[in-house]
Amino acid sequence: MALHWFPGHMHKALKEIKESLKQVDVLIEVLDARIPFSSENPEIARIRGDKPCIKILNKFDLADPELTARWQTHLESERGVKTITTSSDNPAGSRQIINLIRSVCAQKDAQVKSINAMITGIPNVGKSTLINILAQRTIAKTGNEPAVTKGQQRINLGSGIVLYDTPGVLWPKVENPQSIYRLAASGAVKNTAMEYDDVGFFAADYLIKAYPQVMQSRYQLDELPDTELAFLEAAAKKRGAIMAGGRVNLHKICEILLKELQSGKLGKITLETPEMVTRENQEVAEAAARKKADKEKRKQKFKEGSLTPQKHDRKDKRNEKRKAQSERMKKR
Ligand SMILES: Nc1nc2c(ncn2[C@@H]2O[C@H](COP(=O)(O)OP(=O)(O)O)[C@@H](O)[C@H]2O)c(=O)[nH]1
Ligand SMILES: [Mg+2]
Repeated sequence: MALHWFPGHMHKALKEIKESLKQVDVLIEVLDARIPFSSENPEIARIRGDKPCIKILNKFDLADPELTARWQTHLESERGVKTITTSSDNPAGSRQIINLIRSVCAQKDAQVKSINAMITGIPNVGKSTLINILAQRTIAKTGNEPAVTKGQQRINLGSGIVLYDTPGVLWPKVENPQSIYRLAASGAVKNTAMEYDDVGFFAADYLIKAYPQVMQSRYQLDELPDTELAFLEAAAKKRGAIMAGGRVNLHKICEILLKELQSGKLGKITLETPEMVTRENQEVAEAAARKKADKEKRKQKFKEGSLTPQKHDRKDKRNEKRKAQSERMKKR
């Protein structure tokens, strides 16, 4: 499954973020609470240095609160990182960010006039919505398309805090292949960018394991099947996703499932846990190490010449031919 990002755009955005960071006292990274790992751009952590960072777990209204609490503990184990949950249906709660900014920058607050904060995050995590809540007026356009902001927005939040909107669009950078599916399943990435049914199967597989009761009752199943295919077939029958001729319409039921997941109809659901991600990252690192070792081995073999027996054969044959020819010439 491929994602169609534009690496050049990401490079440019990162360069601009890095440049802006110099004037910033605190970095605010907006994440999707349903996928705190997959909605994070790992490059931000690499360029952040020791600048204080507030990680916002937004869309908390859609996420599993128990897992969100675990994610907060996990994220805060990193030095200089504080977390807070926000959601567009709780503007007063979201404004608590302002207090957190002030406490993170407590030292600076006493000395100088204003605190500069920069807000970053991949498209669709809810940055614009949040900026509007913090500014208490409509400043940023919200919606499903990432709009490229021309020039950097500076928003005075009052009480000595100035908020900078991210320059450019920070695309997700996916290093863990599972993250692509989670970004798609949550709706952070347009489904058209990938195989839609693959995403539906991925979501079904995760959901029947992580939220079995929810799935059984939502799709009114007497028994919960133990494979994603059997689940999708049973759910399709319940929802009338049937084609002419009576076969189940898997595409249709994938569409229903993803729509219900994304709109919160399945309830509060989180698509990854810190433990899962730690395990997966370890696997990704191990696979990368194996690949590197294999490459080294091949290189070594090539150097020793053992990879090219044919070449030796060909050389020997050529020499034999030449010898034979010169023998023939001599005889003439
Ligand atoms: N359920 C829910 N939806 C949200 C929340 N915040 C933003 N959204 C929706 O997510 C979509 C993307 O929001 P937007 O602010 O444009 O994201 P941006 O691309 O990061 O600026 C919009 O449809 C918003 O209405 C939230 O806290 N909860
Ligand atoms: Mg926006």
